[in-house]
Amino acid sequence: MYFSNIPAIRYEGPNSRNPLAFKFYDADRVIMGKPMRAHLPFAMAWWHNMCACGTDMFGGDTADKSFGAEKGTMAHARAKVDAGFEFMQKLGIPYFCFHDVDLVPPAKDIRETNRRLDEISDYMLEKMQETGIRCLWGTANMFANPQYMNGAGSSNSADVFCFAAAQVKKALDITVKLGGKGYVFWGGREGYETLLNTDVKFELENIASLLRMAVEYGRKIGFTGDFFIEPKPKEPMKHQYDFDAATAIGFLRQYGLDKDFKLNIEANHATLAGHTFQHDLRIAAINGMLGSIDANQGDPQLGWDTDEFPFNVYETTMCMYEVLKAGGVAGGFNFDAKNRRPSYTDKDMFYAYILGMDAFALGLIKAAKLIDDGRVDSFMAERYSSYSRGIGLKIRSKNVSLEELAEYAERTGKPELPGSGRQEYLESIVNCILFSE
Ligand code: XUL
Ligand code: CO
Repeated sequence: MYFSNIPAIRYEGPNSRNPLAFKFYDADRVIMGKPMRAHLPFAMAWWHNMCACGTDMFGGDTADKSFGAEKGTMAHARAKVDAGFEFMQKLGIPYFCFHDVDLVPPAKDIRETNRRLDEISDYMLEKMQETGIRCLWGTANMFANPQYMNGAGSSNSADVFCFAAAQVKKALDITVKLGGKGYVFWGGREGYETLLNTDVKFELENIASLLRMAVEYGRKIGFTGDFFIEPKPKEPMKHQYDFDAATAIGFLRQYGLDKDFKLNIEANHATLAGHTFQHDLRIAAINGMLGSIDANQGDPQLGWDTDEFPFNVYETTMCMYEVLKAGGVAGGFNFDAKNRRPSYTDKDMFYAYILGMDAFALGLIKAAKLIDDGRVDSFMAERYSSYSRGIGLKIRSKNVSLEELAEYAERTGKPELPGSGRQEYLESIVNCILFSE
């Protein structure tokens, strides 16, 4: 036991003052016909929770995640598995997500790294069978190693491209072995710093080739899940190719990858792109591409990828509104989030997940209320009602020409004003729903 001072976390309701209890996440509570656990398939991110120790650009670790073993060894890798499964069990988290390098210390020789991955995944499988915890998605870290300084698929070096391919192949093997539902490509350093040395078209074609080969290989070894692109506009590169949902969808369609890929939308990435989280969810959803969610939040004052645990209930509510309207996400909600550097104790790891799970549970409850209330939806329907009759209906049924519309305009003389957008009225409805029982 690594967290012997922490009990299993239970639902105690909003009035509980027990910091080690859920206030809103009540796994069995039924919302819109489904229990919360089915609406919110949560996942633990191996990299933040089991690996990250609070290091930033100005200082080293504050948290101790050795779990009683020497770092950089396979004993440490196994200790992380033990601690990770204990952590997920205590919180009732049904899934985990991983990068290859989160699981084992990379060796100098790729063959030895791969052997280590085989060994650790055998051990993880045992734990998964014991606990019923499953793999949401896997990915390859193709950004930390210096060889990837110019990206992986987008690297100017064909050798580096091959090493990226080898990593993807192995990460896919492990994902399939662990029964992962998805496989993610976050384009770590797939982007550029300056056009003085970068052939954008060439690089995009190469990334597409890498993704296509990954799909071909994945399908060959029996991977039936979704591949995901996780858009992000900047950081680490100045320009990242997968800027936002719209850009990633355009790329996938251009290269014929849209049948196998969906998007994994991360809150903090959407806000870095100058959008709201809700915006990118909506763009993905209306294109049939909303696959999975990296649940976190950023900090508008800071402007980089702070990966904070979700706290902002406006954001989680509007997220869950999009998810409910889209009929759910086939993937899940991966907490791509880390404790703040000064929150360095074991308890803080639990508090963070309790915060995040509660923030999404509350968001779900409130989003369902917003839909059930109906005022926002009926306002929206009314706002477009000029298209449900007369000339509007003709436009919608694509049964009219430009000349006919021009004649209509001339006949009418002057259009009616579009009617008030009523933003403040709608916002006050959201507040009433958020802050009433
Ligand atoms: C980086 C990020 C990654 C991906 C997986 O910003 O979000 O952790 O989620 O590579
Ligand atoms: Co992420």
